[in-house]
Amino acid sequence: MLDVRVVTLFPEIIGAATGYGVCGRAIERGLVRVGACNPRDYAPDAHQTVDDRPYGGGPGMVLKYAPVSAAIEAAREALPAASPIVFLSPQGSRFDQSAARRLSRLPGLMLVAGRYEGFDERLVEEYADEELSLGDFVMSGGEIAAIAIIDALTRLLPGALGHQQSAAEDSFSDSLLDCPHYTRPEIIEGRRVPKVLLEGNHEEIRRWRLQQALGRTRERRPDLLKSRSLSETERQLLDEYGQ
Ligand code: 9D3
Repeated sequence: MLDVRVVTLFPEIIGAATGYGVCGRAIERGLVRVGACNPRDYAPDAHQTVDDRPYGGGPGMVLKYAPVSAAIEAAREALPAASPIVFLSPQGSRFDQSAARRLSRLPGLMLVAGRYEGFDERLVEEYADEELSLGDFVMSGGEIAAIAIIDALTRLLPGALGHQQSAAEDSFSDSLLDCPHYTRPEIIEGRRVPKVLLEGNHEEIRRWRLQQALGRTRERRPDLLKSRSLSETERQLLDEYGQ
């Protein structure tokens, strides 16, 4: 069981997005629990203030220490002792499949989603075991990052996927782009399904799929190939891919 608590000013977003598909079923099956903790509920003042103007001036608002700190402490009480606190922010290191594998093995995890210009830096200093980002683009807050991370972790929990899918997940597939897929009908607007897929030679199909995966990865994401070694067979398939 993986226990996830999200500290967020918008807890409804988290609940709405995790109730469907693989994630929804995993929650039903008791493989993962997803809860939220709202700093607004812990704001010490009558107006339930969660943000304030930045020292030094400038645009936007900053998340205040006191309400976020109180929400983090409350979330920590509800989690197993060995649950790291992960802040979601554009300053974080990049979340990837190896981070997903690492975090999915934990008993619990706290995700702290920012809003506005970000957190009072002393929250990060006091509480963050790690800071994660989804990549170099601007979102309005950390909630969608939290949902993306929960989805990626949940898929890795034993029993969350069908057996067939989980086997495929463990193979080459995570360091190469996927091959093209086709289903009926055989011809659409004159576009035919590649012949090899219709002939039923499973060894040839496997080689073709691997070749497509290698070729597309070289074309679209050469960075992925740089950190992956190629076998002699793979090098040959890539040479024959052309283009
Ligand atoms: C336009 C505001 N930016 C000024 C340079 C800074 C900024 C502050 C807060 C940019 C984004 C955000 C809110 N983003 C997140 O909380 C966030 C995020 C993201 O924006 N991109 C990728 N991953 C993540 S994880 C959390």
